[in-house]
Amino acid sequence: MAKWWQECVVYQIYPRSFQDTNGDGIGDLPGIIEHLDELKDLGVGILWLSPVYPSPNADNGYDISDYHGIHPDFGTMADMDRLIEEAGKRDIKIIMDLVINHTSDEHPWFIKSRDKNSPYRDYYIWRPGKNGKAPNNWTSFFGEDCWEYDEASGEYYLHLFAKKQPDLNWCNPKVLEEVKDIMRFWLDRGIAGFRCDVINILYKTSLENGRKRLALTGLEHYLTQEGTHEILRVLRKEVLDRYDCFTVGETVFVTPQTAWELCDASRRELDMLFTFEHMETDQHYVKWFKRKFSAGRFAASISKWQQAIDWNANYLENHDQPRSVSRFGNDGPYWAQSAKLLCMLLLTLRGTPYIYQGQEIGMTNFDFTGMEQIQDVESHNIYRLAKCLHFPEALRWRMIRASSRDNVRTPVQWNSGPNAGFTTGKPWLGVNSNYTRINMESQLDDPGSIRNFYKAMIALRSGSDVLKYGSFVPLVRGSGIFAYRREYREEGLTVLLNFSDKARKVDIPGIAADGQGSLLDTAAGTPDTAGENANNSNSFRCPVLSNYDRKVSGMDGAAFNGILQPYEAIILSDPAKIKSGEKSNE
Ligand code: ISL
Ligand code: CA
Repeated sequence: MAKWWQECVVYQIYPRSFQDTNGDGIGDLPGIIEHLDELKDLGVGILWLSPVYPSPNADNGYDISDYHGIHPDFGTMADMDRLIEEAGKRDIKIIMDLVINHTSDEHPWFIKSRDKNSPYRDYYIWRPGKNGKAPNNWTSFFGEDCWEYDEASGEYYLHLFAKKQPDLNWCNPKVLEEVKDIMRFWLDRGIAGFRCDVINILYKTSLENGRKRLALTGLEHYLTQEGTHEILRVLRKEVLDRYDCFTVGETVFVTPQTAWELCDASRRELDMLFTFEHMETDQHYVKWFKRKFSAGRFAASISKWQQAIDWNANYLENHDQPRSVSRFGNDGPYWAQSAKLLCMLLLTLRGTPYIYQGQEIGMTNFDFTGMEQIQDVESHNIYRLAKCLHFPEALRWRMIRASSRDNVRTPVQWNSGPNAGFTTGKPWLGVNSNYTRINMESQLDDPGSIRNFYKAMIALRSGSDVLKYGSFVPLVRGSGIFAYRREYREEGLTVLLNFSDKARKVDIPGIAADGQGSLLDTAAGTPDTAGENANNSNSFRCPVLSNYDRKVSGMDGAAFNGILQPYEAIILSDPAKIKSGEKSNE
């Protein structure tokens, strides 16, 4: 039987950049409450909040200094309770970010652990150096050393992320007890689950030197170890199973096999995973070395995971990834079409869809012009590292521009007023200058907007058993086309996506009205007209929804002629479905 979290659409909020209500330039919890009606109208059922806990913000909240509190920048615990309650009234559930691989170095546990004799010493991974150097040769996720020397105690501590993010020692059973407590604390307040940050690297099996790699030397000692599986099973059994909640794990470097071991329902560990392979198809090895986007590679990866894992957490954007329309679509002439195409992709895959704030209005990558406009610790570390490696300035800047996490962290563009309606003060990070053209207000009332396309797609999905529960059957990939079917019992839907800026004929037997091949010449470059002169026969498939202004079934039911316009995205019904009655031209 389907679970509620399989039927909902999740919306990720990066609170710092969502909505400021007190003019300090930082988004806050009351700001989220202000927009609940709009989120309800969009059709989302779950909000995932990036961390709102107290934090010195070395990594914007992913460095937690108190797991039981709310950062004053975001408001108070009373605001959080009100958010849970107000969301609940609208049938919206809240999940929180659970960051338990590391804490902040300002967490009281870590402060106490600096003392060698403290019972907290063993909450972290402290080791003496080797021959005056770090205890091993591992390197960090943020392109720096991952050991920091502490003068006072004469030892190093491990940090796989920034040096202000010391890794917890998951070999210590007390750490597990603390985390169980934290989880219960929030679940008891009424939250509905957790997004678990880098959850498959918790347990470090050994601290031996790692095999030298271009990035993340040492990985083999902590990636998806049996110790992590054991921890996940305990958290599941002793905490999560006692609540009506779910978990989505952020898992790095997983294969279909290791992913299955982490999230298959039979394993009783996590409920679903964010995997990365599709997000890595436009890079060489690491994200800083971009390669040209290939729809074929991208689609191949998505197809592979759709078939390998029963229930995926599907996403095209989050607070770490550049904007999808700038990356996989076209943020120039086909901005609206390609943003809607990506929407259709996301909402027609099997699994729970995750939308990142601003994605639903087609927000684009940041238009920054210099490092001083960038805040992200990772970007600054990498820029510095690339400088040490003598990368030319132009190359360094290109790397940051294309891949900096700040591309997606700029304030949400609400309207065309000052600071895009995000704040009356000075925003913590610059507003993208395209806000007068791209903003929520202008899209809310426009039936043809990206935002309302999201709304229509969410509604379509929530009313469709095929889209929610159907299997995924790949049809074709190539020449920019990605086509697949969803099938459930007797029903089926076909999804056709054209990732190219050219009109393309789809060659799938039985898909299009025949005799229309010549349309390729007449229709190319003239959007909106393809389909008009198509065969009206009911035995052909009719678009249920298109991101172009096509007649869809239920109106005059023009059959699909096989030609997709640039960045066109269409869902076709099965002929059988149409014959059986819902709509007929006879
Ligand atoms: O963004 C990345 C690298 O460019 C990813 O490797 C990212 O660091 C990784 O997915 C882990 O991300 C999560 O944990 C980090 C935090 O900075 C990210 O924001 C979070 O999503 C450390 O807590
Ligand atoms: Ca604020």
